[in-house]
Amino acid sequence: MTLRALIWDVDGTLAETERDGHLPAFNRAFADEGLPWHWDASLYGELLRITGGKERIAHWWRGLDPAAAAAPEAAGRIQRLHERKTAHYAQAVRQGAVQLRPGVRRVLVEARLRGLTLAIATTTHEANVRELIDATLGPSARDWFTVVGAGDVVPRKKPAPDVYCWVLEQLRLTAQDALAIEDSAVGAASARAAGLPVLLTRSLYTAADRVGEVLADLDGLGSDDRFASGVAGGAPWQGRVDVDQLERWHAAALRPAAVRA
Ligand code: XBP
Ligand code: MG
Repeated sequence: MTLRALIWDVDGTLAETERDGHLPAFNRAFADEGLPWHWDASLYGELLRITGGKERIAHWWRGLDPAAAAAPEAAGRIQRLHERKTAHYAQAVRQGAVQLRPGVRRVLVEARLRGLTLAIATTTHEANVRELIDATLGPSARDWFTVVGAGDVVPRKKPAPDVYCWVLEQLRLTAQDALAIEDSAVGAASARAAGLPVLLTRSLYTAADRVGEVLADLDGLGSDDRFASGVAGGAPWQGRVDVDQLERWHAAALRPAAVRA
């Protein structure tokens, strides 16, 4: 089966958006609403287990005050907070608060030249994806991605497989035609549950995640200045991930176990 598409996660994979983008945006939104809530970097690491900003706020609120969080007006307040948060995130990204991780632009450009389809599968708001692409690759790069599965496009967020299934459906591809690039256990579980082989490029918040089977478990994609390192096929691996390498991993993953051995 030929590799035809790369499906990219966004937060943590394309860029280290969580600490420098999302976290300050949540805290600014809380302050805007006059709430005495403040998430520090380490608390936020724990809260990241809950995917989706609205879901994360609801989870936090339930822990503080279950009755208020269950009141009929709570959903509206969470929606308002999240809209404020999304606006703050956009402003920060426009001001250059986040950059692409090393190697991301290189692999995207090479994949396009090689005729691979690019797509996105993320739990973050679709507006955040647009802002990030515009700020880091330029608005014309929005067209690079054939399909963007983001935010509430599916009701169940990662680790459910739904967003990856939705993206594959839109692309009219099967899971065996593609591979997912993810940074976290939650994201990898989502992609795997959709049947996709996964390349893991761990990020700041996911360095210690316990992750199931992946094609390679690396600390990034690697650049000219700094190779990526980690484990692939049970052996240490170092280098720059490129499309040839992705094709080799993809082919190996699809080979029956008896042939692989
Ligand atoms: C990570 C998430 C997102 C962001 C916040 O998404 O869980 O919820 O933390 O974004 P992924 P929103 O790794 O799948 O890209 O507030 O827009 O949900
Ligand atoms: Mg992620």
